[in-house]
Amino acid sequence: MKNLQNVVSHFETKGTVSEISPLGSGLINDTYRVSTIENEMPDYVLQRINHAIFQDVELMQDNISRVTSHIRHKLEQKGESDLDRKTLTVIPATDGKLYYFDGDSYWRMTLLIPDAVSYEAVTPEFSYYTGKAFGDFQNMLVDLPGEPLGATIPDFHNMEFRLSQLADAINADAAGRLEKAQYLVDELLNRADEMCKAERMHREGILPKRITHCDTKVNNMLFDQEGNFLCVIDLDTTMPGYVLSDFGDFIRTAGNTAAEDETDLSKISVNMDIFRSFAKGYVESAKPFLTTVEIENLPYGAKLLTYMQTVRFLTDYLNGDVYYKIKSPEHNWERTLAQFTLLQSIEANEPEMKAFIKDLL
Ligand code: GN1
Ligand code: MG
Repeated sequence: MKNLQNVVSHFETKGTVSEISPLGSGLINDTYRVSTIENEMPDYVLQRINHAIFQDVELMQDNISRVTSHIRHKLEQKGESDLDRKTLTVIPATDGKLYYFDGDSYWRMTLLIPDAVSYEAVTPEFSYYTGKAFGDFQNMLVDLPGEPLGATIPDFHNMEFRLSQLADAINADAAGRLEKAQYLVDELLNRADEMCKAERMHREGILPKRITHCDTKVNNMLFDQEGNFLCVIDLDTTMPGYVLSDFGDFIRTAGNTAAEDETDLSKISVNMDIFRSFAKGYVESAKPFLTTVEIENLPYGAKLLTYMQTVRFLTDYLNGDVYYKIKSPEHNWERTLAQFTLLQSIEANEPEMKAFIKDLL
């Protein structure tokens, strides 16, 4: 706490710190809530950035600052109130930078959004509003001025790249786990060609890159106490990408009837009510800028992101758990199996998903 308090002192905060405690369930950064004694002073969110993963902190913070300022501006134009709860506010360090480097770790801070909640699961009604909000989020960023955003993690959602990482992990078999995982490796490689379709469509010029969030897990969204959508958080990976990513990651998480790491595989399937509500909301608000190709491929996006996450968890398992935080030795294997089960359920429901999307068009 003393050390953390020292870190806090390097940011432009107001009030007296009363408590610093762990917050959230992210798999990458370490997150803390910084509470202040005075009622009229805000609380803050402090994060130690995982620098091994986010190597260009300057670029990342610059992206976040540009995105949040632009959204704030858009909300102001629309006459919205309560802006501090509808977009993240970056708190600069005392030297004016958007982060603080203590010689070892990189830290950053935002305002804590008061009276906000996040969920690991949502109802279909929530999903509809969340879909609308996501379409709005992307829509507001369509005219972000200046240079295109930089890629905070190059090739982050590039399936060809993720498969090359899996191939490297298979070749190295660093943790000696390949034998056990071989049947699943085969299952995944059988689907590899189909799953690289998005990259091919991009090269052919029919699938554009837009500004996407690239981590639209349901727990990266904040709602007020009445269940109204407030804003999207965790903007680390906001960068150029396919809209399929954001659509797909929401279905992968919110549309899963079980947790991301559920070990009872019989509990896992895709909830089609969530799919339909989210798709309806999303297409309603994103229609002004989406192309027909993008809309038609939304079910493919759900499949792609679930497949990609299966590949990523399996790659980390084969590499000996070097990327994701784990809570038990086989955690990445359990996550892999759970994601693969979800993938199979999405595959089974794909015709129905396609028919629904066709009707929306
Ligand atoms: C990571 O840290 P968190 O939980 O928001 C990951 C996502 C994965 C997700 C899997 C930078 O997000 O890409 O989809 O775990 N973020 C990064 O749950 O790799
Ligand atoms: Mg997160």
